[in-house]
Amino acid sequence: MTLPQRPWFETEDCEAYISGAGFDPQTVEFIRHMAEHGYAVVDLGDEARALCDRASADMARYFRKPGISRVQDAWYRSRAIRRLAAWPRMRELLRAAYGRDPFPFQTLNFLTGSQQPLHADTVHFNSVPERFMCGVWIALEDVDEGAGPLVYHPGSHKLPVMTMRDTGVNSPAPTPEDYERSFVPRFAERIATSGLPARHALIKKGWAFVWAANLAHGGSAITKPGSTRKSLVVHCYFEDCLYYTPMTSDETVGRYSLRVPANVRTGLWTWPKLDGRPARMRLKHVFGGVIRDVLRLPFAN
Ligand SMILES: O=C(O)CCC(=O)C(=O)O
Repeated sequence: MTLPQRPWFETEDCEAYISGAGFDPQTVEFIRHMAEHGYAVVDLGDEARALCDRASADMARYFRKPGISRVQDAWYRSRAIRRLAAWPRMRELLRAAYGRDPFPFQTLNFLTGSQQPLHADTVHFNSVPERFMCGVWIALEDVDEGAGPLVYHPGSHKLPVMTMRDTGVNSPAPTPEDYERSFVPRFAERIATSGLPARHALIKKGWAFVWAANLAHGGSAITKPGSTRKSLVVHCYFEDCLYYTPMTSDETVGRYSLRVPANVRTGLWTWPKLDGRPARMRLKHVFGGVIRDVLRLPFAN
């Protein structure tokens, strides 16, 4: 079977695809919601809710340290986080919406609202073919309006992908300052002029908010100081793609900073592929993966 070159829900053939596939009603609703709004909300169920509590308990030792509110890749050390990240029903829904098999490659745990500037994940992670990436944001506790909920702009996934280059950064290795100075204000401007309204994801414990790679989202302001917003963000890629870091790539000349992402479900690496053929990787890009998967150390900041 040939794999789609664009996520099914982002194609004009989406309805024809749905009619021919025989999906259950929840799956159809999920795909249609992703198509129209660029996000969907899913109840992961009571078993997942119990895991949310275990995940929060596993995170307590990191968040006890002063100044720590974000931990990357805690799945290396927490079975609960790993199970939530690889939730089987989520895999089914994503496979149906994208037409390729998803795999979680990174987790982020937050204790409080991130207050991250508005962005689309396509500036941080992308694929060839493009847009085979998504975020699965899982509430580990009920989200309160004052706790800096995830903010998003429904429909913004349909806008063109905005790269660092589009915002005037021409360096092959842009710095975090370039991102803050150029990308963040231009992206915010683009979303403001689009007229697409902002919404807050006020979801309950054990629910997941799934965003398409190009959906504009971020962390809203914390208006109730001291409130927590325990969450788990799972970033997913899909089978048989090239995986790369857009910030240090130049797509216009075919220069990609390729990644060898981990597969959280299997614990193995996923070698990037194009049209079924394994990509040739530069040693320095493989090396990062080796270090990461040998040390298996979550990164707290
Ligand atoms: O949880 C948040 O506030 C934002 C997370 C986010 O933007 C991301 O992981 O891409």
